[in-house]
Amino acid sequence: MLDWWLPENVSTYGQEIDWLFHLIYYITGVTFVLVFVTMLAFIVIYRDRPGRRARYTHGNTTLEIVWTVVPALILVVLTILSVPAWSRIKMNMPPTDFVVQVTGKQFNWQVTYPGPDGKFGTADDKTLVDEMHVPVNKVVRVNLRSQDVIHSFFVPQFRMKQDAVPGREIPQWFEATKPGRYELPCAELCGFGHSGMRGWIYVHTPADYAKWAAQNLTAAAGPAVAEAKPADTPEEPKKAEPRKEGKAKQ
Ligand SMILES: [Cu+2]
Repeated sequence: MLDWWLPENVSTYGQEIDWLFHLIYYITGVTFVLVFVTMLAFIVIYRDRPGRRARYTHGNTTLEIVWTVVPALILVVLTILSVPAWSRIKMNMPPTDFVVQVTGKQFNWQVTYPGPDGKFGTADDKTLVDEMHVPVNKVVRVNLRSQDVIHSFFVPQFRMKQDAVPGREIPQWFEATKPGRYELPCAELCGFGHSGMRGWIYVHTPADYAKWAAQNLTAAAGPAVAEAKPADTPEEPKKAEPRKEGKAKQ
């Protein structure tokens, strides 16, 4: 019912996330309406009228227990209902077709492919800036890192979001079901250039991906440039300076 509102889902696990989202949305929506209707009704029913005296009340223990226990139960049930999605998406890594390393830094996503030898950290690695290319219908593992502060790898159409934390490599995965170009914004306020920190994920058909890889990932393609494009640098780098000095003193 809310499909017009959410971005298109092109992820194999998007349905599970959307289902929980809708469930929580409707529970909070119904609660909101009930609370406001009751409040408005009470405002009218108990308004000041000539001859009516205010009454001191001690409250109602039964009511208080009910409105504490019911929300608590709802939270417990929501937790139980979200366990299968959480365990499938976050705790288990399905057999991976494909691995890329993504490093967040102020203010870019660096996307590294292992190159023809299939190993990271070797001379033939290829690093792209703010651009990731993957084939459709393949399980892609993203080993997520950060070079400086906390960033958040967010792909709304994949229903995927994960913080990149300095000092950790966090494996995540997705399987895109439709070719296209999808936005990859940083969803963590990470500094002055945060709003400009975004990349694009290109999901290709197998043939298109093979073509792209042949042109860009083979030894013949030459080393990819890992430097940030000028357009991606924040507009006010000077203003950021005093902050950095302050941080260095810590
Ligand atoms: Cu960021």
